[in-house]
Amino acid sequence: MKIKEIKVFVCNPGRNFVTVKIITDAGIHGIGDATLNGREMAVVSYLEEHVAPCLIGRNAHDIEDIWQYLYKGVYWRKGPVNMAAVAAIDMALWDIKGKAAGLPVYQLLGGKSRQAVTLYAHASGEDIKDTLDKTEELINQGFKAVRLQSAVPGLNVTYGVLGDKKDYYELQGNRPLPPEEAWSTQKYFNMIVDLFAQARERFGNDVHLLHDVHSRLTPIESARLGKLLEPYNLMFLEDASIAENQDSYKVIRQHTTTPLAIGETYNTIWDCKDLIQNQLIDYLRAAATHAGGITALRRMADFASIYNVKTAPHGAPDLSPVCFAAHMHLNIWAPNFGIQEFVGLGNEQLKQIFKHQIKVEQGMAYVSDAPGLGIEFDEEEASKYPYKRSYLPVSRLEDGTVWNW
Ligand code: KDG
Ligand code: MG
Repeated sequence: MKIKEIKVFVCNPGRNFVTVKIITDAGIHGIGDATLNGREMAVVSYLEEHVAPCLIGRNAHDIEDIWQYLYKGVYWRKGPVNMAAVAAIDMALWDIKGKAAGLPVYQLLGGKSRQAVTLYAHASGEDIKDTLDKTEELINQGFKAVRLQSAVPGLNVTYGVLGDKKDYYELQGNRPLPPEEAWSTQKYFNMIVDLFAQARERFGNDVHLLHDVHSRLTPIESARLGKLLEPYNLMFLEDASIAENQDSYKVIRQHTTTPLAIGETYNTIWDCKDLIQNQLIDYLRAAATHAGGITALRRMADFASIYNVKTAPHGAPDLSPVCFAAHMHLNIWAPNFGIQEFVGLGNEQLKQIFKHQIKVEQGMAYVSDAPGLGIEFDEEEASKYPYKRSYLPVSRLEDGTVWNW
């Protein structure tokens, strides 16, 4: 079964998505997600100019060989642009293999380890009360795990929350130039512990609570936060600090038993090898779209399992439903799956472009049994929503210093 054509699409049904379609001479096609938030066109060009021409005529069944060819073969390993392209090709090839076999991808991985996938939803509020009211709504919908983010009094915008009561920031995604946001660790500490104290007081101990620091703290500040949050029993504290220096997590780990999660920006196992091997984290947040696809994530999950690290794939709105579908197959298979981030199934336009059968009920997601990834891409519908340049915000300390976003 030879690869005949590779097409790359960019659409913006509310935010940009890059989708790859591989067409074979057997009449079977597959799709993959290559969306890199704020850098979409770099991946499009990489795919069209440098990747697609090398794959025409190759056997679509050779997933591993193609992965190695695109990773080792090109000399320039790793990197978000490269690995998003590799990821999309990889997902599309798994989709094709599943369709050719007449089996959903999870069966090719080894079958189900569980019947359904536990999701964590987002409650993002203008203040603590607003966040807790939103948490209550999600608990009432059946969610067993909720990520709590709340605006920080004194800061114009806080990660996860817009300052003007409009909407959850991630859903906007159409900013022709990067907006800037201010950060103050002091002001954050004045709010954050209260948020979780009040949440436990109001909801008791059964619901899982999570929080994303979004890398704003230094390791010792993260250690302090982890310690202060221990009484409120978080499922995990995400991106407590940047871990470019993976050893820096030893500082956090030696001070707190709050479980730690990291990895949504990671491109390969090398970004987290030491974190995993030294048991400095508990959950790996790597995403199929940014870490080299299903082939790579399967390998990372197996490596993590040796060290009792669970998977918790990234599920923000800038990952397309194709990535969510890929995660569903990995999640239902991985013996060490932990939890999947979930921000809803998207707006009506998105649902018309990406059609799938994944069911979400009572905070649990049910994988599709359709062959392949079980998701289809409507090219014509997508063409109604053209690309718009858009950026993530940039973060600065109150004195103007550029900080981690
Ligand atoms: O592109 C960046 C977003 O995906 C990120 O800000 C979302 O941190 C995030 C999360 O945990 O969902
Ligand atoms: Mg995050």
